[in-house]
Amino acid sequence: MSDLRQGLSRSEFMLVYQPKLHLPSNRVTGAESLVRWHHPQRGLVPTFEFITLAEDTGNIGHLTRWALRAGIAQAAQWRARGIDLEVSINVSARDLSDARLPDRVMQLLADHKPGPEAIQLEVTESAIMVNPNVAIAVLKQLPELNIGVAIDDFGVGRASLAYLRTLPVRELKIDRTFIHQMSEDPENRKIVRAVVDLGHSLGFAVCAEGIEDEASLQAVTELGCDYAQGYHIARPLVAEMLALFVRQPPRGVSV
Ligand code: G
Ligand code: MN
Repeated sequence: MSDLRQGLSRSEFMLVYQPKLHLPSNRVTGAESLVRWHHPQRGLVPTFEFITLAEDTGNIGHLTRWALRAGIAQAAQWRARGIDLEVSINVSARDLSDARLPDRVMQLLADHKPGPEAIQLEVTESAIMVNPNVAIAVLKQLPELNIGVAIDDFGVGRASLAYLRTLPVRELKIDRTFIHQMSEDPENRKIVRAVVDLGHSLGFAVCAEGIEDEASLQAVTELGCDYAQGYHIARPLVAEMLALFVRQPPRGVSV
């Protein structure tokens, strides 16, 4: 963990960006930022490992603050070059218990001026349920700052539908486990269909995660998902590659 804090100040961390395809227009309109850590001795540290460790040791706030700054700065840089992308940033349970989170984000937006609607925060259902009252109070302030909220890994957490209704949410991201097994398991297809209906009736956009083949892309398009993300569309890319990818409409993807 001391390596992690040092690494943050020594530029060992970087964000990569996985494109999000807007299905009705077949255009990349956003990207989810994902943290990568190149440790000078250990090499690339598996993301899951250092995130879990940072969460367990109370250090996730350092990482989130770094990621917010880096993601907002990048969104501003893209806008300045005429590339309008909504950048999604993942926040975890402890971040949602930090009543100062909205202020911190507001300050970063004031510093970097990425423009309106440039940022979305992704939170999991489970993160909200750790301390729902605080989490909801924090989340409610975000739309006033023009920040969207997406529920990540939807369908595997424990949020009750009663909470879902009260959340200032813009988007549901369907967990990839449902998408993966959609072709083999017709029950998963029914779940995806039901989540799309639920999301749309509550006024949310719906994104399918973990699209790994053309069949899944076709299926989620037919079921009315608004966005799709996954290795079949693109792996997470460094910022420069993402800019190229956005300019050149995705090949091999026909919707
Ligand atoms: O929980 P969340 O959805 O934020 O997780 C993002 C993670 O999912 C990243 O580590 C990313 O590399 C991974 N990922 C992105 N697309 C795919 C995919 O198509 N298949 C699988 N298995 N993982 C993916
Ligand atoms: Mn996510």
